[in-house]
Amino acid sequence: MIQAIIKPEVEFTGKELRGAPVQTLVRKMKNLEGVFVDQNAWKLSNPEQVLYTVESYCPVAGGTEGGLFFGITHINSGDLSGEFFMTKGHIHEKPNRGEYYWGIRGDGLLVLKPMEGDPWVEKVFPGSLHYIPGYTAHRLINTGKEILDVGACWPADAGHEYGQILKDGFGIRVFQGSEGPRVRFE
Ligand code: PAN
Ligand code: ZN
Repeated sequence: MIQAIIKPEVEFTGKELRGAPVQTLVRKMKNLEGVFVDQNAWKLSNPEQVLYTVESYCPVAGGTEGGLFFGITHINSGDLSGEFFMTKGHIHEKPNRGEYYWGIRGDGLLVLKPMEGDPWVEKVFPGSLHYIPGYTAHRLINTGKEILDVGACWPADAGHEYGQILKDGFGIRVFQGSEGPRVRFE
């Protein structure tokens, strides 16, 4: 007998991913060397503090042309010397590969920095949808008091390249201000 209807191996509850193939990556303070402007404060911080986790579902091998990966990033609320918690940020190893992000919970910002050209910032909130074009580095920042959950879908052959943007910077940093987030251009 042909079994025509099968249960998918992963469930997206609306907030998180569940199922055997889901992988979870934990990024702690010690993994974010060079990310925050105050490197002295970073050295004195608790290296085991978790800043964000990434749940991902990669149904095909990395590098598969035409395949898609799906992930949810959960960024804790907090700051280091006033600079909000954020992701490391990267550009895709195959730089022409784009990506979708969408806001699920919390308040944040998405910083986008094209290889050639000036950076810009998009507001992230539940329901916000963000198209990240190719050749554009991207970083999420949690500017709220609660956790920031953001969904993502990207090509399986995109890859992640962290070194260049870490060296060059995004040109924008976001700090806790007296009247909300303060964006500083560098
Ligand atoms: C996302 C990011 C995730 C974590 O899945 O990888 O938000 O950010 P970093 O990789 O910069 O630490 C994505 O953009 N994938 O392509
Ligand atoms: Zn990406």
